[in-house]
Amino acid sequence: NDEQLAYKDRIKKLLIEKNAVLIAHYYTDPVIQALAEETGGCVSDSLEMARFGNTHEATTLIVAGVKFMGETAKVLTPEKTVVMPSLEATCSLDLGCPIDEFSAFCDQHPDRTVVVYANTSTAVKARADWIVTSSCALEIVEHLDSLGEKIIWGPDRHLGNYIQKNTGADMIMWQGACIVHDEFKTKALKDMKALQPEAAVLVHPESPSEIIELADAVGSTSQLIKAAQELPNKTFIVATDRGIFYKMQQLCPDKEFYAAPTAGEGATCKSCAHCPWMAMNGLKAIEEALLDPAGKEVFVDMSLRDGALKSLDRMLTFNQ
Ligand code: CIZ
Ligand code: SF4
Repeated sequence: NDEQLAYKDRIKKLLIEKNAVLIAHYYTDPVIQALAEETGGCVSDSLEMARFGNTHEATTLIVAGVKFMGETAKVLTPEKTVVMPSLEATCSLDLGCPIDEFSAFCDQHPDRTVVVYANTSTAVKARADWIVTSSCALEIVEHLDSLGEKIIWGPDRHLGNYIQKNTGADMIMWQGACIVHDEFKTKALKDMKALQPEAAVLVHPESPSEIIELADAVGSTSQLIKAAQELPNKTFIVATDRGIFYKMQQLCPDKEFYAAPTAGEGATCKSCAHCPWMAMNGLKAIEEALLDPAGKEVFVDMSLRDGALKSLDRMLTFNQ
């Protein structure tokens, strides 16, 4: 609509004026993803967002995602100004893994290698030996297992269980969960599959194991997008944040995508297949971040930076 167009025009000018680039996650609003594409920014998962911000020449990064993504960008490129549309955009995995408790847990198992998901604070990353995202977690844990290492995994227990099952690695888990993926409902998904037997089910491994068992493809956001392109099916039931439909529909215009059910009959759902924190990345917030970056700038504790960088670098250089 006209209001959106006016916002987009102003933001495009500001991005150039401020030598800034917009980096958006697949779970943000379609309008934001389109804007990132139109302005030479990127739309991707957290691993590729980190790589893109690290190598792009802009001096200001506008990170449209959640807090850990902004912090990761700042750890990788402290010389850049890193701004987020909302500093309130957090993640239930990050919130559920406070550094003091996590560190005490790690201290109880000093013989184990600490592998944490990227959805964590800089302090937790600094405490870890390795960072992984869902795109590279399986390979990295396989690699560590082949070296005979025993693992502490945090914070997402569903992703941890999935990786444990697939690698056979010796893992103990922090008991975190994503409020979006944790809501997918098994019985309702079975019913939906029965009504659409020709549909393929795509599942992000932050979902409960009973949902993963119903999947035709399991993987990170980028892996699910690839599966949507490669599988011959014309319809898909998708168990991840519905922000991903923007990219799936763009790449597969003749296919149909349906959100996996999030609540059984009569139940209510607070975060129906859409992350409330990702939803904070609106056009107005982006314009404000460009006009007045001071209030929305991301800083990380520089005493934690080296530790977090070491474990992030391991991920970014793994298999390269
Ligand atoms: O659920 C998330 O926040 C995901 C999938 C992040 C990522 O790795 O892109
Ligand atoms: Fe965190 Fe889940 Fe939101 Fe991703 S979708 S940012 S894991 S709460």
